[in-house]
Amino acid sequence: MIKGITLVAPVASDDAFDKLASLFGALGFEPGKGWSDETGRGNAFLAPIGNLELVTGRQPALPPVLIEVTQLDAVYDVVRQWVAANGSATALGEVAATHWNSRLFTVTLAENLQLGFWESENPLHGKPGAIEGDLSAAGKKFAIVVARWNAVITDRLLQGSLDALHRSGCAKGDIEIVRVPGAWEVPSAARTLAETKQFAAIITLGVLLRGETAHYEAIYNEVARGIGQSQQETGVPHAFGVLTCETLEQALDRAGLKAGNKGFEAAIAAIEMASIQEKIAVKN
Ligand code: DLZ
Repeated sequence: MIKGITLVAPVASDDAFDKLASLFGALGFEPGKGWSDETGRGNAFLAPIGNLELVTGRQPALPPVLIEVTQLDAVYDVVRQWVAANGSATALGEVAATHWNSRLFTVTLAENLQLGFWESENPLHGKPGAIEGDLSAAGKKFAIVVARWNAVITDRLLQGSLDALHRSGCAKGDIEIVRVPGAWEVPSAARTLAETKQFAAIITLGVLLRGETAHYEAIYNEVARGIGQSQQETGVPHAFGVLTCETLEQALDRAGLKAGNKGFEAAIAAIEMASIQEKIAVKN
C-alpha cells in the first residue's frame, strides 16, 4: 500500500525557490508534479529510492535530508559552483568520511533546508558492477533534428526535449536545433550532424500519422532504418523520438497531454546514452 515518502522543506523567498529549483534540476533530480496557487508554490523532485529511517540511541549528527548519489565529487562541484553564484547565506561543508563506509558533505541551501549528499564506498553491496549513465547534460553538446510536418505536435516534442536538456544542466548555447521538412528528411540531417563529431548525442523528433499518410509504412521503415544506421555507423547515440500514431489525438497525448512527452523522454535517453558512451570510453 505504501507508495512513497515526501519530505516537505519550506523555502523563505520566491527567489531562493527558483534558484533551488534550477540547482536541483542541474543535479539530475527528476521533476515531479508541482503546484501553484494564490497561497504559494510547491516544486517536487523525485529520486528513484526513498527511505524513512528511524533512529534510537545515538542520534546522528546529520541533516534530516540525506541524498545518496553516484559521483559525489562531481555533485560537490555543481553545488560549489551554485553556492559561488547564488549562496551568500549558504554554508558548504567539506567532503569527509563517515563511520558507515561512505563519504558525505553537507550544505545549507536556505533557512530550514540543510542537505547531506553522500556516496557509499561500496554502492553495489556485492552485486555485480554495471556501467550506468548519469542524467547530467552539463558541459555536453546535443543536436535536435525536428520535422516541420505536423508542427503542432513536433513543436511540443521539441519543447519537451529542451525542457529535459535544460533541467539536466545543458547550456542553451550547447543545443543545436535543425528543422527539416518532414520525418523522411530526419535521418539525413541526423547523420550530417553526427558526422561532425561535435555532439554527445542526437535527438530525432517527428510525427507520422497513419491515417493521413498513404505510404506510412514505407516512410516509417526508412526513417527508423536511417536513424539506426546513422547511430551504428557514426557511434554517436541517436534518441528516437519519431512518433507513429493512428490519429492526431493519439499523437497529442504522446506530446504532453495524457501519455507524457516523448520528446522529453527521448532527450533523457540521449543524455543517459551520452554519459554511457563517455564512461565506456574512460574505462577502456
Ligand atoms: C509526405 C508526407 C506525408 C504524407 N506524411 C507525413 C507525416 O505524417 N509526417 C511527416 O513527418 N512527414 C510526412 N510527409 C513528408 C515527408 O516526410 C517528406 O518531408 C516529403 O515527402 C518530402 O521529401
